[in-house]
Amino acid sequence: MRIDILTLFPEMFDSPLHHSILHRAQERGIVVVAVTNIRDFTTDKYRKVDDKPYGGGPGMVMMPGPVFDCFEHVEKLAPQRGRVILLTPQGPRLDQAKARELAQEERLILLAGRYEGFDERIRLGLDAEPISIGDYVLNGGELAAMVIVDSVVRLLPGALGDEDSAQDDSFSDGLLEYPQYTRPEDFRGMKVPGILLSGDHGKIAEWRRRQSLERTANWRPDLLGPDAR
Ligand code: 4FV
Repeated sequence: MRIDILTLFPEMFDSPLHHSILHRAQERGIVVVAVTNIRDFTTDKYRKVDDKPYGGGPGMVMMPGPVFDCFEHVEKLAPQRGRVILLTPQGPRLDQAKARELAQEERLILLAGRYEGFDERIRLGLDAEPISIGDYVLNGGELAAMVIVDSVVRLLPGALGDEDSAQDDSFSDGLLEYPQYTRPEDFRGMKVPGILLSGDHGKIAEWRRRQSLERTANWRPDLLGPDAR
């Protein structure tokens, strides 16, 4: 897979991309991640990328010119067409199903904005798909773009070693994951549930299922659908 990220702060991606699973996935050639600075595609001496909103109002808006020029440059960097995603609080929310869907793509092109957001003609003109990581406002789309990279790359074949697995992830079956325990059996008087020490895998699976259902009902009843509530 190839992931291109268009941003005004390419350096924000240095650290997350050079640690752990994301770093190893690039090392293994499972994914190529390229970050391009939109400001490198300005034409004026002030390298202007934002301007006042038509119709008035607070803040500034990202201008279409530099983003289109940057996009058209990035597009040519690889033959694959690429699924274009614009990170915005106005988009449908990212979830594990969407992450799995995106992990099927051969190329993603992520648009990370700043200020009040993008001129609307960027979404329309680049036929970009809006995605939100949650109902809160960030200072920029960079962290949201990184969330997409992280949640998608770990689903790519070979990205996760056997020390970490995606199959029992939360949401893999629409429920929250069951509680996990490891050594020591007794930590400051807090004991591991006996069932987990029983070796009876049937009973353990049953207990885990019940735990998943219980904590999903308590913490995320919305995941259980209308009739469960
Ligand atoms: C966001 C989100 C988000 C809005 C204005 C960047 C900010 C600024 N992106 N999910 N929530 N973006 O808050 O994706 O440009």
